[in-house]
Amino acid sequence: MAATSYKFVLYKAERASPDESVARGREFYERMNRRRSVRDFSTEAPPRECLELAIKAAASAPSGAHRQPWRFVLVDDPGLKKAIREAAEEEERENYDNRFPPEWLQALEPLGTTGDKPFLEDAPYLVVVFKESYGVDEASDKITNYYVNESVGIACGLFIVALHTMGLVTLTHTPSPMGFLSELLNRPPNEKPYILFPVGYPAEGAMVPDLKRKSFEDVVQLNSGQ
Ligand code: IYR
Repeated sequence: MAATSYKFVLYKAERASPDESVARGREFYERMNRRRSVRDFSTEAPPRECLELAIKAAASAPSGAHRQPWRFVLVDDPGLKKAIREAAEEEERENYDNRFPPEWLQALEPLGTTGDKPFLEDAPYLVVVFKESYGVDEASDKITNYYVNESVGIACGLFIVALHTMGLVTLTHTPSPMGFLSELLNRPPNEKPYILFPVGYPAEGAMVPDLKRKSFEDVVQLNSGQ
């Protein structure tokens, strides 16, 4: 059955002068380049509205066939955060002790990560992003979603940008396997956990590794590179 098409409306462009475009781009790049993943969180809670705004910004992402295949679960209940921490640590300790191959452990060593995840309780908020692998209509029939990983990945990127713009910090955390999140958060089988973001302010004296980003030349190629 063919779906009815959208009504089309004129797009209101946000064009700026060339100079203004470059100035805005430079300012944005410089701000984004100061963003860091933080693992040590203060227990101080930012306004809840910041979290709501970041989720709204994330949900403005483009998505395949505009299916918007995402769900953001905002957790601030201490008991639930504790349960998530305990389940994540159980999985992650197993990863570090038994499951990760030596090569992976070696790649993580410079970051100093371990199976302990105190940030899951210290951070005032956890936002667990679920991807909707397929939709379900009123008749309980499956609806295909398109480019789910790309769509949800872009939404998560916007979420990170929004938090950073508001002066908050997060960590792109992917405990593995993540099935425990579906159970603890009561999400249906068509949704799969995607990324878990602890959100808040850095702890007093929080440290980050002094890592360097690849240079522009190392990440870009002009045309066919010939
Ligand atoms: N998910 C594990 C392992 C881990 C993986 C990557 I890639 C990191 O950058 C850091 C950790 C954990 O959270 O410990």
